[in-house]
Amino acid sequence: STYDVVIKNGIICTASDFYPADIGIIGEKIAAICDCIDPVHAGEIIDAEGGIVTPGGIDAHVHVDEPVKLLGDVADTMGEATRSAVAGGTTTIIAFASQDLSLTGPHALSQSVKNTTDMYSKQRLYCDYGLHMILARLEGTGTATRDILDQQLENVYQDCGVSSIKVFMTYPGLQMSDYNLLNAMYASRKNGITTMIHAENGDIVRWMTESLEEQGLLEPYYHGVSRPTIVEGEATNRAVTLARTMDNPILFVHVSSPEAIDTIRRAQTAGLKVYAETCPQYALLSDEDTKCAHGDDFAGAKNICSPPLRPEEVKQAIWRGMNNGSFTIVGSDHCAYLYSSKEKGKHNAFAKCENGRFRYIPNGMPGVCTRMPLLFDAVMRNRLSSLMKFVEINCTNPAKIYGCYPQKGGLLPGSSDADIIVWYPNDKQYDLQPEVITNDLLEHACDYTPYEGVEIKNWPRFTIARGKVVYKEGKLMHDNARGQYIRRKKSSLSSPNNAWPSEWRPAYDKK
Ligand code: DUC
Ligand code: ZN
Ligand code: ZN
Repeated sequence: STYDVVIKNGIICTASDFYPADIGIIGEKIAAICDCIDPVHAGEIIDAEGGIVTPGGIDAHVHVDEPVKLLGDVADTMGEATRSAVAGGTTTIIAFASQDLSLTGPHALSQSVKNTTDMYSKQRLYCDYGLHMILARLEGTGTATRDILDQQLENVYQDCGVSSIKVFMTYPGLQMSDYNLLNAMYASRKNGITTMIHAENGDIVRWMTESLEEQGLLEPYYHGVSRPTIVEGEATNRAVTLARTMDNPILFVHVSSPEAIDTIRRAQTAGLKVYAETCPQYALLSDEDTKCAHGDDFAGAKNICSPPLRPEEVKQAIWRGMNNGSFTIVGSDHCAYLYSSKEKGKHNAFAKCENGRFRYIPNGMPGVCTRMPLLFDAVMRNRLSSLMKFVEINCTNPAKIYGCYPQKGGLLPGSSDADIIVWYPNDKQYDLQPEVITNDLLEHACDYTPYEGVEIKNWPRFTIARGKVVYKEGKLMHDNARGQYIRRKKSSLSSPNNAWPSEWRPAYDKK
């Protein structure tokens, strides 16, 4: 037969189109899309029965276990995170490689990435993954710093296909000075590396945390009190100024603050290359969810993340930002910790929170599985404007901004990997279609979900990754797992403006 697999009777939805058509897959690639493929040409047929067919999700913000444990003992290995991803319609995740601080020299970052991919190559991966580089510390002193970093970034791109870095403006041990943020942006601009920014003013966070502790305000809820929306707003504004100074495109991750959104939108209106990611939890949960519930006086700790969940009224600003384009992408910031179980000898990360002090609660919650279903559901509930918008911000834009389009994030015959989701038909009910979210559904290694019991209008029926069905009506197809590390190219959405606030130019532009 001509095609290994044919998806029939689906309604194809991409970031730009919505139309009924059949898809022919050969090997790992999409080979054809046309209004009718004769079943005689198909090795195997998947009948979508009128359901929506989308590209697989790209979740470009996922934390998993690494050789360098920057975030402590997270619950999921890369294998477990990819398993959870495909169970929720995501077929590419971009996780993080942390710097091994014992390494130095021009290939130090490349070596950190290789150590990470070596670890993951021993795991069964259900979908592909890429890596961003987390910069925890810059090598060298004075002006040497930026030149060493320049070399390291050039090499990590050449050696490993890593085209993005993440820098932090908060967290002890990670917080970068403005001076080093400028160094990072200087070297990123030169190498076409996407600069991802965690924007919170770490000094305000530290000051407030100390003061709240002094006053005995220790419960999970006070984590949010210690870092209100202006803390993110200030850092966002400062980072935009630093980026303007360096003429460097930037991307704010996990944006949750109305002040930050206003700053981002103003910068975009002024023509700056400023992009932003938000996460489903900021649109769907609030600081009320960090209070204690169900007779468990520490349950609010499950919903602690940074930036924190915001007051109820902020949610509408998040939906508005998704709909009006202020947010280019949605990522999950999946960062799961075991709340209570000690299964598989795994460590309960919450045990270390001496007397429930919020300072010690591990930051993060699971979300790699639920991102796609929750946002599909948001279209059904008219919170998100259309299914095309859903695909744009969850699949296509992440692939473009992180340099893996059109291999990922689209359905382009001849170019795109056959990473495809077939959703349940909207007008029928199927025995195997979930009606509410339960932790069992998510296939992650974590022992809770913030969305337990939440009603859901759709769920991926078939997840196809590299041409193979890896998830089918609630069941993982373990033997079809073929995930690999993917090298990425440079971003197709960001390039410098060549506009400067003064006569200063980087030396490398003068050559
Ligand atoms: N925020 C979290 O909540 N978890 C992981 C890291 C981060 O920035
Ligand atoms: Zn972050
Ligand atoms: Zn994160």
